Amino acid sequence: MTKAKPIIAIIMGSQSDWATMKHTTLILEELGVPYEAKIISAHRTPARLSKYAESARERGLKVLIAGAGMAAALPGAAAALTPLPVLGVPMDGKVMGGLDALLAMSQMPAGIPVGTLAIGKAGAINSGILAASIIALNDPKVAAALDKFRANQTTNVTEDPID
Ligand code: RP5
Repeated sequence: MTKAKPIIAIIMGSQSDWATMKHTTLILEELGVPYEAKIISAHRTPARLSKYAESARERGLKVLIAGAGMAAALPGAAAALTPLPVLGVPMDGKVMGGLDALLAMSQMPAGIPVGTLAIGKAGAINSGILAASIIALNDPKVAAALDKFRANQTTNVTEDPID
């Protein structure tokens, strides 16, 4: 069986971001949305970033998810290079618990938006769900998978707390 062509790009500034961004891949797998994951740094590999982001739309990608910590320039720099929607995930576990990255990636100048999610694992998971909901607008299979995910999530919340 041939692997489905990726429609979501997950990029991250460093190998050290992978433990968090792995959660984005897991939720996309659960929802049946094909993705690719790459390490691309705005500061350490700027040429790799411009090549990747500038060609993203023509290669069939629909949404970019960028995880980064510290100065966290990656989502903003990617958004400057592609018209595709860009979602940003600030990394935790670095200085200031990731607050520095959250502020850096959310404070985009008007005209170049980045949809910034929560710090760390919650943001990584939600970036995948949000990307899937964008895809679901034109993809009934992904829409059905999202409906199922949300229904299961609701069912799994017990009304009474368990000891
Ligand atoms: C950012 O700097 C990366 O996204 C990473 O979160 C942070 C630190 O990178 P390493 O020093 O761990 O490679 O560019």
